[in-house]
Amino acid sequence: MIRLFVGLEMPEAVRDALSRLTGGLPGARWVPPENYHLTLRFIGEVDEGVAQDIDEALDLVVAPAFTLALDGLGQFGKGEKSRVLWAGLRPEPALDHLQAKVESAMVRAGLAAETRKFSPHVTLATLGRETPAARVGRLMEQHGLFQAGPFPVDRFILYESVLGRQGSTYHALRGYPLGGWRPVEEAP
Ligand code: 2AM
Repeated sequence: MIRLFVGLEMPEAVRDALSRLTGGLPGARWVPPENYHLTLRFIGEVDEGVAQDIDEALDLVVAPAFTLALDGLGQFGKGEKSRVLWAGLRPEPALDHLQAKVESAMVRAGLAAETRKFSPHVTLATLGRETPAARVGRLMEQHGLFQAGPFPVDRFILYESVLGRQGSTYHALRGYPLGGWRPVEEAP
């Protein structure tokens, strides 16, 4: 079995900008900068055959390249229940278009349709029970105007997620190009 998800990588300048936000929250587990990403579709554990079907379906996705920018910080779960701190994205219809194409590709590959609404974000930290809500609020106020990019997005990635004691690590298995038609290979 292999644990998979589809996402977008962040360029180095954006990783640097995001990593400058880290620290100063007791009980928070910060995502290491090399792991920052935007999830387009979480897949979960599948066997090797399904992974191949997924790869073939993703290979058939045709969608334009686009530009993304990070804009603002937010959290999933409010107050003492707050669990995840994230950076948001400036609205970009081409991102939603790509996500919808990836979703239909996953259904074509045999996966059950995703029922949760797409909520684009880059996770920065998972917060512990002991992380004081007031400190999270202060950090979000301090960096409320956080922005990074814009940056070009010209491929999406199939990632393997390896669960570990210190959190997950992600390995890019394959990139799929965006932006129009691929050249026809010349006949030999
Ligand atoms: P995230 O996008 O909020 O960070 C790999 O686990 C990635 O898939 C993570 O980025 C994770 O959350 C996202 N993801 C979405 N749904 C998930 C789920 N049910 N279980 C684990 N990860 C999930």
